[in-house]
Amino acid sequence: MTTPAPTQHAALIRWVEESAKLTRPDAIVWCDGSEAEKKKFTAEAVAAKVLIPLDQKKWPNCYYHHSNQNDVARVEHLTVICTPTKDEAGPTNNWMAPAEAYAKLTAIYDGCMKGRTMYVVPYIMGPATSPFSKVGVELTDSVYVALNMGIMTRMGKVALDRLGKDGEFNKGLHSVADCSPDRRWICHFPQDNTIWSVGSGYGGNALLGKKCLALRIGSALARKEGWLAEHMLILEAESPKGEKQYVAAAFPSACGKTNFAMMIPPQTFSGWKIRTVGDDIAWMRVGADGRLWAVNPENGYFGVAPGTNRKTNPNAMDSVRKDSLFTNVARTKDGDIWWEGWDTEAPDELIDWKGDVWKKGSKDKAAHPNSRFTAPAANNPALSPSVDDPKGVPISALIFGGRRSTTVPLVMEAFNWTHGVYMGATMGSETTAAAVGLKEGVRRDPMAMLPFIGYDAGSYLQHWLDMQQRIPNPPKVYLVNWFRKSQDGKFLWPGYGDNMRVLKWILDRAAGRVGAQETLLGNTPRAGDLDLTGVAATPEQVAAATRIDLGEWQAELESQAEWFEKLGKTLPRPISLQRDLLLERVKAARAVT
Ligand code: GTP
Ligand code: SPV
Ligand code: MN
Repeated sequence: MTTPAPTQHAALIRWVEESAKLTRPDAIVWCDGSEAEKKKFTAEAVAAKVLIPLDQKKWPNCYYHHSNQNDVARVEHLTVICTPTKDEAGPTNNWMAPAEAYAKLTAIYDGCMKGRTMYVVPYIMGPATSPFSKVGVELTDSVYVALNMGIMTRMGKVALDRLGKDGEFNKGLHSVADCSPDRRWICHFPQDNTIWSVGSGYGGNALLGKKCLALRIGSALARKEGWLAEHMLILEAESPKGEKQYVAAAFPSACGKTNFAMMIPPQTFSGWKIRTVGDDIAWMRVGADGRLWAVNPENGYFGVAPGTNRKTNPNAMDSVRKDSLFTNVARTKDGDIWWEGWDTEAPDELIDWKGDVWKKGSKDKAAHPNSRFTAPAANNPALSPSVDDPKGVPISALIFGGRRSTTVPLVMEAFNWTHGVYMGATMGSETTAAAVGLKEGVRRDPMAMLPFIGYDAGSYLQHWLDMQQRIPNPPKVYLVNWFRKSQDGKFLWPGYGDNMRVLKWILDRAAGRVGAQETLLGNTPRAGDLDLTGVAATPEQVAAATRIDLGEWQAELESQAEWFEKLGKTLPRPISLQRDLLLERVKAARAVT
């Protein structure tokens, strides 16, 4: 069943042959991205019990997948940047010498596809005709990965057409192999435009276009070429007057990007429309007009399932209604699904993410906290028509935000670009289920990119500073926090659609329509500037969510010293000076009051 290579690209054909010689699959299938092919792969996956059909009346063309129980999230401790020198990877990345990494993984790849099919998956990250876009080819022995790539990227013939006979492409070799955590590695070779991933079939470890190419390899390329590859959603906001503004926002994994990108404003914001351009990744370049322009390189959503429901995110619920895959959520015997934070209570009995019977009232979670849906962007009722625009969309504001139960107020505006870069560089977030093996508590996550910067983190921050010279008309920069909690552990801010109230202030600021209060730490909304009509929070809760406590901030600024020490000698001095300045101001102010 080996299909002939449908391309004249000699280097591509040669690489596929070499990879097959190493991994020795029984068959090689070149993916064309057609509907017929998707049907065929799906049928094969169902026959092999890789996919379980859901109730096709209720969930047309939707399927369920249980991953291996030891393989449920990204593995940061096994993710490696293989640059020629350790310094190029920097203090925040794992590093291996390229020759050592190639040798180590060659031993694992040796014959690993025996008895299996190798899928050749050509794909484009970005709109098919955009000069921003990049082509990758992923060789994988997982039909589940091939099907996911078909949803998440522009996959198949369209990519081979773009490549032509000699186009440049990222070489991604992926095998689930024996799915052993002891033989699991996600290795990046920026200088070879190559990714080698082995031992995992899950998410960002295995869908190589996403975190591996679009962010790790992408960020290294972006630095060289003078643009930005970021872990950011892109949203379109249309005012009742029909004016469109675009913002990009970086929140760490499982901290609200998909939800913000698909937000439905509160009823009192009648006439406002929020549309999604992207929910996870932004590639941004300076346009001829001196503004920053962004494209979403992806074509689908690999979203966190728990907490998603008709109230919190109706657009996501509509997006998964058909043609979607569900991984590690809970299901019923008759082909329905459920997860924690579903619209209705759990039925009496479920099959949990492990495949075991689960009874209502059980202490165990029925869905894995990092269970996910894969849905085509085209299903999103709020999809922006600009998503396929080859030139992207112009960005008015950049937003950074983490999951912080204390200290960080609902919203602050940076005084200037350098202060904004400092805000992103020192952003912290409490850990989530999106990666395994992380210590609980707050970790610094610069621009939500800690696990995704493909080179030295200090140099990455310098690149952000350098961008100021390239962007004559830069976006304003903001820090937000939807996750501040009260003493009794409850969220102070209702979040989700109500985040529109904060977004509206940001949009108005970016357009120069509203004033602000200058505080020691940044500009904030003045009393009455946030539209709180009908908000489901008491004035006390809003006050607590927006409060700047100088005592908490002194501790916060002091604790940033450890992070700066970790970044080491490439930490740009303007960034550390920002902290010194703020700390001195806060200390002086506390001495007065
Ligand atoms: P990745 O796909 O891992 O990059 O995550 P993401 O940043 O897209 O996060 P997502 O929007 O999927 O949200 C993650 C979790 O946070 C979900 O359980 C959401 O329900 C929850 N969440 C999102 N927005 C808010 C908010 O404004 N307030 C609160 N309290 N929770 C939120
Ligand atoms: C993230 O962890 O930021 C994700 C999910 O978007 S994954 O594709 O697994 O990286
Ligand atoms: Mn993400």
